[in-house]
Amino acid sequence: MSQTIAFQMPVRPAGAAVPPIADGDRKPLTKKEIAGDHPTWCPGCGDFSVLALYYKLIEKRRILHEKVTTVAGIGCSSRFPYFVQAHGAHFIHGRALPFASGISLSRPDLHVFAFSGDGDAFSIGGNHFSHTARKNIKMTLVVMDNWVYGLTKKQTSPTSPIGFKSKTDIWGAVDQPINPVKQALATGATFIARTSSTNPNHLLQMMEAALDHDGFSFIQCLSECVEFFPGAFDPANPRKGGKFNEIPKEHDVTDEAAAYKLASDPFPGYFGIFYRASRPTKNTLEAKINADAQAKVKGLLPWQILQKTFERMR
Ligand SMILES: Cc1ncc(C[n+]2csc(CCOP(=O)(O)OP(=O)(O)O)c2C)c(N)n1
Ligand code: SF4
Ligand SMILES: [Mg+2]
Repeated sequence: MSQTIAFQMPVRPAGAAVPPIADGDRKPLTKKEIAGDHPTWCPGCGDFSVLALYYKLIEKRRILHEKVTTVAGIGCSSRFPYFVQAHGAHFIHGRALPFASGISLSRPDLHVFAFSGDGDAFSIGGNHFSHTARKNIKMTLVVMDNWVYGLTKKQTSPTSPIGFKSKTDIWGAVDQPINPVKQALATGATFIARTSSTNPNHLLQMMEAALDHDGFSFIQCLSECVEFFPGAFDPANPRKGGKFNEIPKEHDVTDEAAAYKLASDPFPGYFGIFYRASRPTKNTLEAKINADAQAKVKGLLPWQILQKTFERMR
């Protein structure tokens, strides 16, 4: 007789943090165990550092293989999930967030990370960025912002500065670039930080704080495209004669207007946590609806649930 197992959605109490490691007997993952395919990025690409710090985060916070999922759209940066030995998806251009939202809402026991490029997140995926932020769906989005479309070999992106010469703006970009921190604030993100791939300690700190946030956490990470926009972030890199200005300690991270003002400082501006607010997540707000719906179909197989739905619709 064949055995059938009904799918039961794990239920985590609303607002409760994802447990880092469920089984005390299991050793934390090593970098070797988390590393997937060998990265195919150009030597010197800033994205290497983001990947290395993600491995470190998983190792340091003792996150289990089956408790983390890595989602991305399309772009050089979006190749990310291939390089992580855990569940994840390399999805459609600009659509990482809807995919990640589905995972987050249906599997509250997972840490959901999305990695995007500036084109992926703010151009083709710009609408999803706004809606995921306003809905406060629990996940972390890291945008590896290189101010250019890297994969498709140098087109102007929504964050490219005015004057940037590319294949789409051969005389230099004329359009006002977006400010990702201000955009995130305006659309209702509850955790907003900026960092740089050239400052690994800071990047790890920001990733840890985002991981601990119960809601939509957004990190803008400057990550140089050495091939199509070399030197873009030198003014933010002390090793290249620039300045890495951390957000002043006295900044009140719950003050939205103060965060907006700080984010308006011209490049290289400030780095750190601009804003952190506590607002119920969609996950929490819908937890009871989901639990009630699940209770009604308890013990049924997926096809039986579908059958019931069809019958109800007759
Ligand atoms: C629907 C669709 N439109 C356009 C493309 C072509 N395309 C692939 S990646 C990309 C932009 C990548 O830029 P970005 O998101 O900044 O990532 P990067 O490569 O710079 O890391 C574009 C336009 C596509 N794959 N799918
Ligand atoms: S093209 Fe640019 S973004 Fe893409 S891998 Fe090379 S350096 Fe990195
Ligand atoms: Mg880019």
